[in-house]
Amino acid sequence: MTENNTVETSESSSCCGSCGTSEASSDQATPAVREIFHVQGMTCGHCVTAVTTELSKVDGVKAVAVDLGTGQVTVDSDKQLPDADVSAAIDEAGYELTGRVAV
Ligand SMILES: [Cu+2]
Repeated sequence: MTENNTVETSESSSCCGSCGTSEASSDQATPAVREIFHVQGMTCGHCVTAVTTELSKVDGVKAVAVDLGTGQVTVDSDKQLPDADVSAAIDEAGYELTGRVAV
């Protein structure tokens, strides 16, 4: 039998495989920076919402996760956040930034 010489149609068959795909890898990149802050005064879900809302407005912030039990607020952002911005946002929400947890 003739071995089949079909190594795919090496004409410009499908455009999906090889053309212009050099940029498709870094779209959903994970946030570059994750920082954990200590916030004092949060006691309930409303507090969590307030802090989350304010922090989300800070330039560069991608995600905010509050742990009510420990008072730790995890912030994912695409750049390093100035303490002043974080402090101002938490202050705006009505609470106090008491520290930054090393990650
Ligand atoms: Cu509350």
